[in-house]
Amino acid sequence: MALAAVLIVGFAVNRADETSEKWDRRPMIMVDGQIYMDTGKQMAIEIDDSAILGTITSSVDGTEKPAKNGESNFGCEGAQYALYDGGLVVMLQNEWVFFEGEMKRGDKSPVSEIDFAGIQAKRLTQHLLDFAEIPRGEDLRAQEYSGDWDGDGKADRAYFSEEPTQAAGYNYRNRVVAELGNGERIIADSDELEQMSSWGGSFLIESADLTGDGQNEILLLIDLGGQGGRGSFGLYPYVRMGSGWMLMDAPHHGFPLALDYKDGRATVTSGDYSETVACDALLTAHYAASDNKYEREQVKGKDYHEEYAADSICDIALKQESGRTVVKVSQYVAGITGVHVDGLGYLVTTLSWSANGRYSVDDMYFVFMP
Ligand SMILES: [Ca+2]
Repeated sequence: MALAAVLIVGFAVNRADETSEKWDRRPMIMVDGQIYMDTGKQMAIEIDDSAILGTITSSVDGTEKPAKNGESNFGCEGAQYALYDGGLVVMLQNEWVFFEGEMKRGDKSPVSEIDFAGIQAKRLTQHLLDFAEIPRGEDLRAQEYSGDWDGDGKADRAYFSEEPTQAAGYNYRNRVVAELGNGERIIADSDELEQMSSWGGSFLIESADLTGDGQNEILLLIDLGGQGGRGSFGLYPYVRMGSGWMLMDAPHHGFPLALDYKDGRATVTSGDYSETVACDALLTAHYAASDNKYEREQVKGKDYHEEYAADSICDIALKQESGRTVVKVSQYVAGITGVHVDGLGYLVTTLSWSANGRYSVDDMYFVFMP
């Protein structure tokens, strides 16, 4: 430890001698609780006055990190900034200079405890807002609904039903049926969709124009009968084709998420998305609050790897973003004790659909549940 400290000090002194005109730290600025770092890239863009978020109002020494909104570690008080392309642009010497967010998709570098807590607190607030309205909570999922999902002013209804089946080992195959007021029907059949007869019975139904053609698509979120966590649901969006309805492209069960726990940090990975999502202090608080026998001490000092840490989808939320409707899907992530009840948080993925009915992943992030 002593050796490491000496090396770091020696490095800092040498660097300062050689480049006395430069910052000891990368130039950065804090905006809305997040740190944005200088990339040096000048952007040939126009930013409308109405998009200006604010100006640098204070600064700390170049050896420090900003700790307040509007604070930099490179002076330049009065310089304007605006959000741009997932980061920030700052007006420096009459040029917009791009600053990137400290945590980016695919960025596996460790983050400080304070920054991590700030980002997670913001995400948790947003998560609770996003999922407050739709769905209406686990207990309010039902076997029957009425509404006007295609938006033609005629009453529609949707219900869960069991139908006799000849399939070996099962007496019933389960269906969710949406009967639209114009005579059209959507039938989601457990045998056809999941090769099984045992659906849980409850479901959610929502509608929105996902593809941007002015017509509603209809989304079914059907209980797959999973135990534990927040339950296990499959997402089945349907699109009208002529006078029939067709199942659309979708990640029906969400996305696999790997969880690695090492040295007090939990890293979640799904495809090209990866984040180191938890530090020791937050995990300690999490296990202190969990009030069960699977306490922090049981995982302390242990390494843990789970290739499939996320359940299937448990919630959906419809959101308006940039004039179109996107769907946020939430997946329960079991914690590092390896016991299912020990929820660490949620993987939230934002999905959008193109005019040809293909889905894409707009965003993916982890929400830590304290
Ligand atoms: Ca209708």
